[in-house]
Amino acid sequence: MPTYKVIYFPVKALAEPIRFLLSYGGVEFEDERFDRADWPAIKPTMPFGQTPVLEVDGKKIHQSTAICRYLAKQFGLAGKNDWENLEIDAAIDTIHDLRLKIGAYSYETNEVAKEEKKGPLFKDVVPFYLERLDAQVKKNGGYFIGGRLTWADLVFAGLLDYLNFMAKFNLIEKYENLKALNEKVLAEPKIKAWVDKRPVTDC
Ligand SMILES: N[C@@H](CCC(=O)N[C@@H](CS)C(=O)NCC(=O)O)C(=O)O
Repeated sequence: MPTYKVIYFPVKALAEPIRFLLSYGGVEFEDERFDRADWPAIKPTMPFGQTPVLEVDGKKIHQSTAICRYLAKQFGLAGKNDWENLEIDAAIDTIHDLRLKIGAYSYETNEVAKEEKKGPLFKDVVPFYLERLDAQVKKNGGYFIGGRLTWADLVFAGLLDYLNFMAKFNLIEKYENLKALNEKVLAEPKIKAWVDKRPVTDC
């Protein structure tokens, strides 16, 4: 059994889907959360100067989606064929597109520009994405792809707290299918055990 270490800031955000996958897979992993003050010293030691980074048997690898895809293959959460894998990749890229759009608002430091972004984002852009994602889950029997749990579902549920933190409200409140999917993922016994024991953080 390989040894795994997740290296990230002391938050859920982009590392949480990785932690969900490792937990679902039932493998032990070290959850290394560094202090923000230490980041300037740690940054040059990371492959491309960013985290999350996963260490597998001491080998470092970056890019959270690539890491999740790799772990999904190990733990039976990939698609059944190339088409399903394409659909999973497309769903996850879409979730990250939504994340980046919410992030562009949340991380805006100019308060005037931020206020200007707020209306269109929450009136048009976010509903555009969430309506379609919700409809996709409804059409696929309560999951994003193939009528069964895949890593797309874990990525969505793993990122949701971060998305809600940036938006400052529960994005999926009125999206019944996404709500049910999130609850289903969080009720997976090994994910529930992780969520129950993980450090409490805002995002
Ligand atoms: N595409 C990368 C993005 C990684 C990323 O943006 N990491 C941020 C934290 S969420 C980071 O390391 N920021 C600090 C920096 O760039 O110095 C992934 O999905 O892993």
